[in-house]
Amino acid sequence: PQPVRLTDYRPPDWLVDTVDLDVRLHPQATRVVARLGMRPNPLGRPGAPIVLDGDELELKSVALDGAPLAGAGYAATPSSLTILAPPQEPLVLTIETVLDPSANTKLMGLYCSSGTYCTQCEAEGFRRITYFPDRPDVLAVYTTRIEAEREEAPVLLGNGNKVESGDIEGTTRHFAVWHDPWPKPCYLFALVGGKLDRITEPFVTATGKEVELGIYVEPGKAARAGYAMDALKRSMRWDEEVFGCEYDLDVFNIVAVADFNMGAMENKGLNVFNDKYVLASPETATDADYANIEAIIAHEYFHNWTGNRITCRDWFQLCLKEGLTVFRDQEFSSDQRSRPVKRIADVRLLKSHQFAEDAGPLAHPVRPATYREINNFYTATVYEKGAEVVRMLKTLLGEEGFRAGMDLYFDRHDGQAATVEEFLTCFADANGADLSQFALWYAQSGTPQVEVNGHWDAAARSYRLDVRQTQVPTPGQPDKQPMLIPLALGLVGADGRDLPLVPDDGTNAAGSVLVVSRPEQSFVFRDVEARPVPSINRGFSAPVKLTTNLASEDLLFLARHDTDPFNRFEAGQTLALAHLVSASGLAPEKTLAGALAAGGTALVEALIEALGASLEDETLDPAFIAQVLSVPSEGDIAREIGSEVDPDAIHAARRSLRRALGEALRPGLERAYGRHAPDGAYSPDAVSAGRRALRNAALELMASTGEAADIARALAHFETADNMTDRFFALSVLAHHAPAERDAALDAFYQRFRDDPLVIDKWLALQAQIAEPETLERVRELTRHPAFSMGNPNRVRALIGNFAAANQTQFHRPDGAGHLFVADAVLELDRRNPQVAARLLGAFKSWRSLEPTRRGSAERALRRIADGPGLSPDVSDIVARSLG
Ligand code: HT7
Ligand code: ZN
Repeated sequence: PQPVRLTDYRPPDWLVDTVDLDVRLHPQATRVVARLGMRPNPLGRPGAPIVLDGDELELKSVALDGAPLAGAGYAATPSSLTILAPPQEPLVLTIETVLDPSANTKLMGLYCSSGTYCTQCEAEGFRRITYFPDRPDVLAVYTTRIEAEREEAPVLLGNGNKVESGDIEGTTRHFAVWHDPWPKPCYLFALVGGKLDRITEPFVTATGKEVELGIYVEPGKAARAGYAMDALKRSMRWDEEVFGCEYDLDVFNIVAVADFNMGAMENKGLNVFNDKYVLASPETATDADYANIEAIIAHEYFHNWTGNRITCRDWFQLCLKEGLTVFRDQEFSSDQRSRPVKRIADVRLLKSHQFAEDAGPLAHPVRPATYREINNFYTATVYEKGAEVVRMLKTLLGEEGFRAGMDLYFDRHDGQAATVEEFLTCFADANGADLSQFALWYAQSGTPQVEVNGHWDAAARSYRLDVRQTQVPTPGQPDKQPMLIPLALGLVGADGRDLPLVPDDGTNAAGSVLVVSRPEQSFVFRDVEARPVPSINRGFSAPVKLTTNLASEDLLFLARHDTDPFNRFEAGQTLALAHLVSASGLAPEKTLAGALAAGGTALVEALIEALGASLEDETLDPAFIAQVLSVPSEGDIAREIGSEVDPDAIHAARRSLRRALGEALRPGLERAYGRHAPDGAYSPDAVSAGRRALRNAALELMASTGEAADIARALAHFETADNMTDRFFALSVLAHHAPAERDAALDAFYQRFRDDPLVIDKWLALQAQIAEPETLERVRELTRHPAFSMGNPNRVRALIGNFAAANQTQFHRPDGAGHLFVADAVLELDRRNPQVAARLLGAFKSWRSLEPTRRGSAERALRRIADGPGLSPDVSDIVARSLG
């Protein structure tokens, strides 16, 4: 397909005010009659024909104002319908199409998931249901009549409020009519029909309106929906309290389905979820699952205002709803849990996914300027970096300034399809701020590099920070402009306390935030009696790659004393990363890794000692300590090395650091393990989860020594666990560190949970991650296991996705067999579900940074895909950009 360009935007020629849908559900022949109330757009081209999008559609009939339209009056293909010479006035277009939901393996449009009819319309799925101007700036009021066999689909759900329902006399069928009074783009349309169980709860909004909340799940699973319901109620209250956003319909429904391309979908009043992000019980879900459910329930609910009430003008503006809504869900989770621990987790995710994306061939701006396949732009850059950009706005404008901007945005653009410029203008207007340079964050791709060198002038009693920013070239963007970068700062005194920051005149600082705007800039602070240690980019205030002239002693000091928890964590990670880079055999001079290599084992011992001090510090949150003790990932190390990457060397270095930690910190780890033993029934709350996180981190570090007693402890932990967090963590320790015990434990786990697909996903994922040469054969065999299915995205992601994305040594095997296996899986999957295939292919995104043998094999695998017959636009777009 031809690329779509942001600069080519023009308003639609025809508008749709109302959509009346009549959907008669049938597994192979669903009949859809759409009555579209249309009118020419005064902003469109006068006299334009009506051009509607379609995708694999079978047209039955077309009528204009009730009169059947003869063949000469229109031109139809499966992918478009053109009404050739429509009267230039309001009209009603009636279109009849027939669909086969049971054959819809793409899971876009109307499909059947384990016997349940459901829809997925974002980004361009509505056109697989009926012909329509499938673009987000066409807003209409929808009324949907759904009819089905009562036996087959006793539950019929649509957007908005239910206005009518009943049996169809003399038949075995029934119907329901749903009306959504809020104009919306078609990507927010949804319907569901099936045999589903339900839990309900009432909710009273801030202004006293009653809302009925419902969560629908597969029969027999209602008991597992309670946590999601609780998270929903907390999200609704939080959005009222923090953003002044109140719910606006009589009902809010969530449906959990087993076959789903992504996490969830924010359809108006009818969110559809991957059941992985709804269903939880202590026996089947881990603490991480609970936290994800809470975050995703919140995210989809928050879209009701940021996405639904105010939507996007076009798909280039995707970050307008996604980045902002991720920011909002991050804030929600921070308020519900531990803010520092949440920030650490979010930044870890940002670095591992988004920084990696920004450093490779798939790099693109937060607001892309062009795309071939929009489904490929639901990326870490649009979501996670998009959220960071909103966070920086808040850092720059302050709490009140940010809220004023949001209030103005809701006020000014409610009911509209907006742009990033309009969003930023609200913040500029509400604060009298100039955000023109800040706007570059939306347009320039790549992670900015920021070098900060600090100098204390004893004679002048001043401290100067010299800051240099560099924008690296990325695909299509060889030259870039300097950005506006907010760097939160502390100067830490010898006693561990922050010194007062007294900027010298002319220093551009907003409180404790340095606002960097030029390629090179200095900031000077007065009255600094003794040499402080600067703590830079506190809270990760800007998503940049920071280098400093801090000595390893300074980082050790920050790892023990920084009052900013994020930077206390980050100091330890920076040192650990430098050590791991040097231990992987790459330690260029003048880098921290080089210094560490030169410093020999003493520095590593000092690092371990500093981490040990945190482990013993009972004033610290156990969840925070668990983060402090976790060694940077193989991906982090590979990114830091940057080129000629050897995943085996990285794996070995990381393993030996963990073993060293396990040996050196054993007494403290044993104490932590004992101190955080369960003291009652399982509860998923953040404090209890934090205690489990630390206890399990201790279990793993000790087991990484391979000592028999530690393996025996892990085995006992596995056998006696009364919840999935502990059971699965112990299983994972055994799988990675105890080859002799592994298979029996995996088998016991399988036998216990064989009827629970979501738990079996954990079992598949774990086996795919084992870093040993036999894993590829194991994964191959598992693709033939009855528990596995290429048709279910969760199964594919669990097994093949984890092999490709979370097993660097085996995916990048030097013999190329890992690359070849994934390439063939992508080709097979592409025939069935292009969206999921394209995502899997994303695992090759860092292939150019590999050492030559592996790089060669990755390239051969990519070329094999590129040469595949009949590639989807999704896969051909990713493969072309990856090779480009
Ligand atoms: N807005 C949604 C993104 C989405 C999606 C969801 C399910 C299947 C296909 C999809 N394509 C795009 C989810 C969200 O970000 O909230
Ligand atoms: Zn979203």
